[in-house]
Amino acid sequence: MDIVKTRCVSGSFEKLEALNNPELMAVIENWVKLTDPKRIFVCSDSEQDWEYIRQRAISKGEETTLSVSGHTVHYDGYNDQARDKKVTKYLLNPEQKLDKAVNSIDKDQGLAEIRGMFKNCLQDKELIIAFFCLGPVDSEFSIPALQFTDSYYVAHSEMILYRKAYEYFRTAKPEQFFRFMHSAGELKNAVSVNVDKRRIYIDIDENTVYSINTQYAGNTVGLKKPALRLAINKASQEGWLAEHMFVMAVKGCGGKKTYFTGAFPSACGKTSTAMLPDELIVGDDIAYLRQREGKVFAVNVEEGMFGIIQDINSEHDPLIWEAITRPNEIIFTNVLVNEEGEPRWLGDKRSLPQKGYSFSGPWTQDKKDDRGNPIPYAHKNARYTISLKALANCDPALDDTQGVPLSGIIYGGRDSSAWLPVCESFDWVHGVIAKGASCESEVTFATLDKEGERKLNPFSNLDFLSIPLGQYIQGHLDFGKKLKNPPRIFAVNYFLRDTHGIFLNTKEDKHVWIKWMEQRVNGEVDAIKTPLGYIPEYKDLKLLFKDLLSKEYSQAQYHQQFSLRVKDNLEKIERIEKAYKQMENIPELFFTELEKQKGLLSKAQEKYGDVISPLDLKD
Ligand code: SPV
Ligand code: MN
Repeated sequence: MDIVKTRCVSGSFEKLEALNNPELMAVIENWVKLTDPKRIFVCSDSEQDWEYIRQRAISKGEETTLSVSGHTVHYDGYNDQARDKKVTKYLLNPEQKLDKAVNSIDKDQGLAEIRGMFKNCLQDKELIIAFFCLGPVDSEFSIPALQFTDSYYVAHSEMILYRKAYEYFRTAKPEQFFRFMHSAGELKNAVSVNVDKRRIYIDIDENTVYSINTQYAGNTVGLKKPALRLAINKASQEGWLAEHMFVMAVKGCGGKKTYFTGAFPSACGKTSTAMLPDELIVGDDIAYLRQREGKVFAVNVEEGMFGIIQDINSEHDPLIWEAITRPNEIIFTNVLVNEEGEPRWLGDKRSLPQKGYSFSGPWTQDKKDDRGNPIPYAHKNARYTISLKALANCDPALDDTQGVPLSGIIYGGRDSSAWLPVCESFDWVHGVIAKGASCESEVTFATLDKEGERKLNPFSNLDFLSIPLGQYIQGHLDFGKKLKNPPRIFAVNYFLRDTHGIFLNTKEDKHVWIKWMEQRVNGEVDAIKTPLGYIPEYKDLKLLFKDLLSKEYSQAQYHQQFSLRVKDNLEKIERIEKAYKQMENIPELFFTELEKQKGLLSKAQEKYGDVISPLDLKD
């Protein structure tokens, strides 16, 4: 312990001792010996400790203050602007197997490599040790987590995004906790320089993730995607679900609140759904789902948002706009800052900046990259980090230790031609297989219909799967078996187009689909049974369009949006079956359910043709 004690700044060692947790002390000692930090600062939950982190983020240049009080900007390196899947690898023993598509490395080899990179890497730096909790503190959902980092920006982000848990560690003395070890590596102008040597290595058996030579939050903020990877494995062993999902309350008649979760790939409408006007947000990225007495309850793992800022403007996103423009604790990342110290981002609907400072350094309109391509004034993955409690529409249930009772689960993707704008599955198994496991999303917006442009992204959780996909699907099927009245499973498609490539819906229309789902789960509207599932009746949508959006919704629009494109759907299922046939240990039920789905579609095709009007199916 001497090495830890001698490196701790005044008061920090006492904070560790007060935790009275030998397992934790052993982990810390091991990491300290490896990295040899110049100093150690231990964060309790006190405001004073966190103010120190905020101040150091600024004095070390990792963040810069902006003109509005509480706002700062942080830059990741020019080539460090997103999650790096290629260097994100699972450390596997020879007997452990994951799907072929998942990156892995032999554990001994990977550990030797990553430990070699961490060796003595903190000799000139201060090590921050901080304690957080995934999910509300002191609930059956809680997973305590230890973060070890040399980045004040990472620590600061976590203090906005997660529940602080030094006191929880002190009182509960958990023996099991997730461990995250991060170093930004060598810095120049407060930015990681060895990005080409960045690594994110995941040790499932030790519940540990190592991350080095990177700053982008998706790679470094341990409690975000690194923790989701660990949680998926833990959930599979313990019989619950760890999902890439928002959680929201939809208001219904009499002011009742009905809870939904929704899984969408990045940039497919997840946050904007959770932030729909007049509804309440619980979370926008990661949820844990557990069952109690045959019912499902969900929590937001986080208590803040790391939101995409591109296209946020006062017209379309008044709630976010209000929250990120007034004085508030916010970290902007990879935006342009103008001479007035104001942040600017792509699609903010303000006049284009002439110059400023951005993720590429000093920026002017004529700035070009090595290949002569213009460099935009802000990165398209630029973001804002904010506490959910700063939002006017934050649901007070955010901190409910029981979780919120879940009535519906929504799966969405970017699909120009097959899935309907909204469709309810027949039952849990149909929903898990024909909706969740069958999510595809288009890589680009540009062209239509060709195979290869769509990527399978089951449950929008593919990037984070730490167990084989077959085992993950089986986990969902088993979860459903114990439920008395399972949440209904819906599929939505905000990106359906006509044959000329024109989108059939506007951004606002998703509010109608959400309200229809709310009415469905509460038994307030009937639906039309189609081979794909239940769809809305025209009369109900007409009312909703009028009430919510003051829009006249015509029969012709309904007909166009809800006509079942049988051929496209059959082709989609073929693609999905083909992809799954190449994987090992997919549950037999998966294939029989898809066969059933194909059978229903083919039968309808024989009777009605390639495109079926919803009016034909209405009895
Ligand atoms: C996502 O890409 O799904 C995000 C941002 O939520 S990241 O932190 O990069 O994962
Ligand atoms: Mn996400």
